[in-house]
Amino acid sequence: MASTLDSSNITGQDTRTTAYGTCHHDCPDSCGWIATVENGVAVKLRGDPDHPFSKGELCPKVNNFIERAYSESRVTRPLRRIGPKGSGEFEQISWATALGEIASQLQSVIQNHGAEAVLPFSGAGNQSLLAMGFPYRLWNALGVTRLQGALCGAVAGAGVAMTNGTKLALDPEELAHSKLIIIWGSNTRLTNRHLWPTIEAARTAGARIIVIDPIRTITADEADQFIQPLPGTDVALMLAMMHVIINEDLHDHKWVAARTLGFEDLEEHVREWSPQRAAEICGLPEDEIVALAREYATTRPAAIRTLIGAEHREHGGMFFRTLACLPALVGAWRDRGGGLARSVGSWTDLAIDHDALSRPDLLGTREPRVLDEVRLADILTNTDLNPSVHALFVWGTNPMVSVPNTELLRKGFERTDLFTVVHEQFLTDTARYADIVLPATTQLESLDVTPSWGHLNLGWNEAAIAPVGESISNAEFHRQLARALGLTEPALFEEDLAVLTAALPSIDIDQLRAEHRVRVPYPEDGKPFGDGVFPTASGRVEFVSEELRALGQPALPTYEAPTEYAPEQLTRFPFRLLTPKQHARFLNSSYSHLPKHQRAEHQRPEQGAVEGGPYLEMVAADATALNLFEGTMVKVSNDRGEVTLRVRITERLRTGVVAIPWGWWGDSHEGGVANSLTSDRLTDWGGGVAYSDTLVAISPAL
Ligand SMILES: Nc1nc2c(c(=O)[nH]1)N[C@H]1C(S)=C(S)[C@@H](COP(=O)(O)OP(=O)(O)OC[C@H]3O[C@@H](n4cnc5c(=O)[nH]c(N)nc54)[C@H](O)[C@@H]3O)O[C@H]1N2
Ligand SMILES: Nc1nc2c(c(=O)[nH]1)N[C@H]1C(S)=C(S)[C@@H](COP(=O)(O)OP(=O)(O)OC[C@H]3O[C@@H](n4cnc5c(=O)[nH]c(N)nc54)[C@H](O)[C@@H]3O)O[C@H]1N2
Ligand code: SF4
Ligand SMILES: [Mo]
Repeated sequence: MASTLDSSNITGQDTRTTAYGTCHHDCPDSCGWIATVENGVAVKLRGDPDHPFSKGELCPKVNNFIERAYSESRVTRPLRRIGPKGSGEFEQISWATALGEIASQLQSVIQNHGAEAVLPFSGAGNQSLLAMGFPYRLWNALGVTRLQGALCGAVAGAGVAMTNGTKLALDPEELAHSKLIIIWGSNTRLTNRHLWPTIEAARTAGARIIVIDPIRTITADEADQFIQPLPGTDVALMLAMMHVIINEDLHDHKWVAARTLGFEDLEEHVREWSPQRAAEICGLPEDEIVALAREYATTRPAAIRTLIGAEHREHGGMFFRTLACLPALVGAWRDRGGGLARSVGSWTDLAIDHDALSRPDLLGTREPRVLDEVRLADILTNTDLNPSVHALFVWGTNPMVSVPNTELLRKGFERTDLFTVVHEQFLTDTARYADIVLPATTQLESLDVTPSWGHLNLGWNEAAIAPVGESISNAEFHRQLARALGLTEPALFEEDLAVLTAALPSIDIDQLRAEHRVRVPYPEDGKPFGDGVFPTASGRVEFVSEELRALGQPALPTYEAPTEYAPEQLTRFPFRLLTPKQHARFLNSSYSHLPKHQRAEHQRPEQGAVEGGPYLEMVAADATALNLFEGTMVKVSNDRGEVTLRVRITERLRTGVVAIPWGWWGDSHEGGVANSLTSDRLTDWGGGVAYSDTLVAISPAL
């Protein structure tokens, strides 16, 4: 139902209402929106001008959200597969039939193979509290296999925590106070667009902006300086910065002595990291490294802004752990606007009782097995796994596009002894492999509270319209499934508002609803660690980490080349492949099937030659060496897969580095998707994945 907070009868039965909501996408900005509804139909969606972060603006994706919600391709009724897995052939069935079949399959899998043969696989497609948390009440009650780690975010947090003892960091809105902002491995103008005005304001107030990225992104285009290391070599760059800072006595002696652990070891360790050595590894001029180190150590306040991109590497944990050493060395934390800004999700988490949401107590004394989320392809195909997974439930994610090593994953999804249920808004590449597809509501159709990882506001989301077709929310699906299974535990049936109230113990729900958002607590002086107290074992920033040593990792920040880059591999597959989010009109794998968004992503007015899907970007020198031109069809391959695409010549990359924009579905490529090629190797710690350590060969398609 639409909110009646601001409703007026226009004529007779015509009604016009507005409902305040929060964008649910897996995006740091969590924008506030206002939906206008006429006669039960959403007719307008605009940014809430009073939202403190998004300030009335949405984005080129969500400006079309109403079209997405009412799209003809929306799944609006339960579907049962009638063709082979992957064929996309389905028939419509009733909810009662769907739930009956799912319940009986689930019961028989549990009876024959045990509850651990059941795997729920969910993502942050809707990152609201009920959407993500409530379903796990049922899975906890059943004691099924659980997943650890994540495709996104787990490594960045775990990396920083090894240095600072916590995932908490600087609120990026504090960058307003900075005089130097180093954006390190984040494409702010694209992925976090509502932060950019804060950065611009800091620049107007005298800040310099440096971007460090292996791709000359649209964010790099607007920076005062752009530094382009070879992909995955940043730790060498950071070590050389430390070398220069210590060598030139630019570190903050007082802060280091009082607030850090292991400086002498670090000093000794970085002695061998001359700028010259790093320059060779990173492919950067030596003087650029020296100048960066000097500027960083001598500008106050100095902030580093990072997000997720650089965690998608075998040594992703080490990237973030080493990055977190830099502000400690120069004492950047002592200044307001100094330090390291990353996801603020852990500040928001302090206000959320996640256990009240997903109720791990329903497990009782059971301790079900835990597997690595990012290894889904292996989990579904590994015949040594005991028990194998025989029932898979997917919601809020599109793994056939987003999980690495897609062709192996496809084999898993094709298994005839696997029963797959996908709860979705669209017939995604993943849904095509489902035995049963269930229609999911969009954020316009469901009540929820949506946290943010880009700012400190927790947003209310009023359901603006009734569910489209027979769609239901994630929470309602899991309530109905619990009922179909004949379960009686009351927690499995609790209503939305009661669950939200329990999940936000320090927040007045009625006030949140009336005011549309609430700001979670953050230190008033803007400094996340006050005078420099860190929740590590030593209470200090740890340049040397015994915790890492115990994990079998180097105790000091250490550069290592990825295993994938072994010399024999580089001979066979000479190009380093990046698969970034380069799309202003896609949100991960969402929108890339909608023609309007596809067309907009193709446009490249300055050259315009490539039409019809994603492309392989490479620099002219690499193309010429292989006798390739703008528009040539090429085969991009390695031992995991092969994809055929057109070449786009770019100046945004370095020689030897190529890129395929990620997010397009299978029918836009020949052979697979970007992830058909990517590595599913686990990160050093944190349970993430090394998508970006992928090597490929390129040849003209015959
Ligand atoms: N328009 C749009 N916005 C989005 C998304 C989207 O799909 N579309 N997705 C959302 C999601 S889920 C996320 S997680 C965030 C991600 O937000 P970001 O982390 O900002 O974005 P990414 O593109 O993942 O990575 C950022 C940059 O990291 C760079 N990078 C990769 N490897 C390295 C490395 O070794 N060193 C350095 N220095 N840089 C490296 C990439 O080239 C890329 O430009 O964006 C969110 N916002
Ligand atoms: N090669 C490569 N792979 C990557 C990345 C990369 O940069 N390169 N990025 C990685 C990152 S950072 C991320 S976060 C992941 C994201 O990967 P995904 O999680 O697959 O991406 P989304 O597009 O956010 O997926 C959301 C899906 O959830 C559905 N959905 C939305 N709302 C709801 C709802 O309320 N209920 C239900 N049931 N469904 C809903 C949408 O229709 C959509 O199909 O991909 C990762 N994969
Ligand atoms: S996708 Fe991101 S930028 Fe766009 S409206 Fe949603 S939260 Fe805002
Ligand atoms: Mo992400």
